[in-house]
Order: sequence, then structure tokens, then C-alpha cells
Amino acid sequence: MTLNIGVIGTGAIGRDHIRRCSQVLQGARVVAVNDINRDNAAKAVNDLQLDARVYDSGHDLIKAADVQAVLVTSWGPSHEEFVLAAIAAGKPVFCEKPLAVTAQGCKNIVDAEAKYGKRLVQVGFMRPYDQGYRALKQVLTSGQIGEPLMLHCAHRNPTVGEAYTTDMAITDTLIHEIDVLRWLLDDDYVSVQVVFPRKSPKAFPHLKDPQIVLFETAKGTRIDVEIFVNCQYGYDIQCEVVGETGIAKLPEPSSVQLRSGARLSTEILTDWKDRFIDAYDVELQGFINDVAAGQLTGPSAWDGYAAAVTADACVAAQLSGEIVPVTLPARPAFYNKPSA
Ligand code: NAI
Ligand code: ISE
Repeated sequence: MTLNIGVIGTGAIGRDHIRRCSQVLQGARVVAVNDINRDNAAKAVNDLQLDARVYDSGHDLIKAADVQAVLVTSWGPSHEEFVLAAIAAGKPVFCEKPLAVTAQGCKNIVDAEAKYGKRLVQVGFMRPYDQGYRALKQVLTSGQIGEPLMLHCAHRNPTVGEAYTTDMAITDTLIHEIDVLRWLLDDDYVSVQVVFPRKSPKAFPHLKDPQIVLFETAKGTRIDVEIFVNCQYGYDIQCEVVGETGIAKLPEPSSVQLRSGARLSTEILTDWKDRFIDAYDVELQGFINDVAAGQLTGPSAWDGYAAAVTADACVAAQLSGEIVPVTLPARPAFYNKPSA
């Protein structure tokens, strides 16, 4: 069976996902696209040589008879309405992060999905599909370093645009760590604090950069995550777990070791699209396969909600400087099946 996919939002990641669905992955084709900037959608169809219809409205695309599943890759504030519309139409939907820009928005989706009675939503948290994170989780699960006591992590982007604000370091960037560390540790957060080191002069005046986010989990593990989105030198994701008897570190992406000009060096990637290219492939292939099998198993609407509740606490902590509790209601039984 070939799954007919409709894509809403043909910007950076939308185009990348269209490319992988139509050129890399098995069992799917893109039959419909939409973007509020119609030229963007038409250009994607043309550039990627798609046999796809351009829709003027995302809602019409969702309702189209030949669209069997929906990819939402538009700006965050539009996600909730499209995901709710896909659930109302009974169509599986893969939604890029954030699931919604508020915790209440995510909760609306959780409630709508639970009322529908079957999982229809997968959130685009791709790091649990990254080989490196998977290997790290295997080490933790094997008990080789005992229980995790502390994590030291970093999320560094070379630069960000002027529209990027201090809270986006949480809602747009840290949101990946919020999700993947919860998955890695099989734990939930209970409190968070944010501290601001000396500001980088490379950041726009309105942006506080870097930031350090300090979490405590229910099991008592302490996590520090450095977010530095104007680090200049590359796109760099770090994660080191300090356990009772040893340390486990996220592997670096593989790269040729170079001896040249009296230096020993390896390349550092500069773009998130390249750093997680395999993980994006695996997550979307997983969605396509799961839709065909009739049961979604990837990051759920509940995971999107848990991330949003935690992100809200982080933003409150940015503003107050205080330790802020993270209060997540108990997970409904509906979401108890294990995630991928
Ligand atoms: P972008 O700005 O390059 O593209 C977004 C596109 O959505 C634009 O073409 C815009 O015209 C369109 N759009 C906005 N509102 C719309 C609406 N109501 N209806 C139809 N089209 C609409 O942004 P980018 O970088 O592609 O990000 C899109 C989403 O993907 C964001 O939620 C972002 O957080 C997420 N993202 C996820 C990444 C990941 O690593 N999983 C990486 C980058 C982005
Ligand atoms: C972007 O939206 C992403 O999701 C990238 O993975 C992240 O590294 C970047 O900071 C975000 O702006």
C-alpha cells in the first residue's frame, strides 16, 4: 500500500520532509501541499517534481478524499488547529514540534484524541530515533554505569535570526532536550531553574544568550543543559550521563579524522538538518509503517503535552530566577503503551 500524504507548511522542514517522503522513504507519496504563502507551496511542487495538488487552505487539504495522512510543518501557532482538524477527520497526523504553543493547546489535542478513542497523532520529536541517543539509552538500560545521577548537556546553534527571542530558547530549542531526556531516563521533571551567564556580544541585544537550565527529576537526577544559540562554531549537541559507576556520552556524529597542516581535526556540522538527517528518516518511516499497521507508536500527543508543561515552567523560571515546580498530571491509561 502507498500512503497518500498531504503536507501543510512548505518551509525549511516541510520541504525536507516532502523530499524524504517522496525520494527516500518507502510506502508513501505526497499528493497535496499547502502553505499560506501559495508560491512557496507551488515552488516545492515544482522543485521536488511532485505530482501533487496545491491547496489554498490547510483545512481543505485535510478534508481531501485522497489525503490519507497529514504532515503539519507550518509555524508553531498554527499546529493546534490543523491537528484538531485531522483528528476530527479521523486521519493520522504527524505534527512537527511544538505540538501546540501552549500546554492548554496540547491538552485540547490529548482530549480530542482520547475522545476519538485511538492514537492519531505523532509529534516530530526525532531524537529518540537518533542512533546515538538509542545507543546511550541501551547503555543506561543495561545497568553498565548504574543509576544515572547527573546529566551535563548542551544544545548549541551557530546563529539565530533577529526574530528569535529569549523564551524561544526554551520553546523552540530546549524542547528537544525536554523530550529526549525524559525518554532517555524514563523519568519526569519535578522542578526547573534557569540561570543566565555573561551574555554573548554575538547575540542580538534583545536576546539573553547563553542560558543554563537546571532540572531535577522525580527520581532525583540533576540535569544541566546549556543552550547557546549564537555559538558561531557549529551545530553541536552534547549529552553526558554520570552514573553510579561510570560515565556514558552521546557519540559524536561520524566524521573523517584529518591530519593536515600540523593539526589533527574532525569536522563539526553546522545545520540541524544534517545532524539528525538519519533520525528524521527513521521517525517518518516509522510513522508511515505505523499508519499502515493501524497503530501509532512514536512520540505521542501526551509527550507533546508533557514537553509543553515543562517548557511553561522553564519560561516562568527564566522570568523569576526562582526554582519553579513542574506539575504534570498523571498520564491517562490511553497513553500507557510504550513509545518507539
Ligand atoms: P519555516 O518558516 O521555514 O517554514 C514554515 C512554513 O509554514 C512557511 O513556509 C510558512 O509560510 C508556512 N505557514 C505558516 N503558517 C501557516 C499556516 N497557517 N498555514 C499554512 N502554512 C503556514 O519554518 P521551519 O523551520 O520549517 O519550521 C516549521 C516547524 O517545524 C516549526 O514548528 C519548527 O519548530 C519545526 N521544526 C522542527 C525541527 C526539528 O528538528 N524537529 C527543525 C526545524 C523546525
Ligand atoms: C529548530 O526549530 C529545531 O528544531 C532545531 O532542531 C533546533 O536545534 C533549533 O534550535 C530550533 O530553532
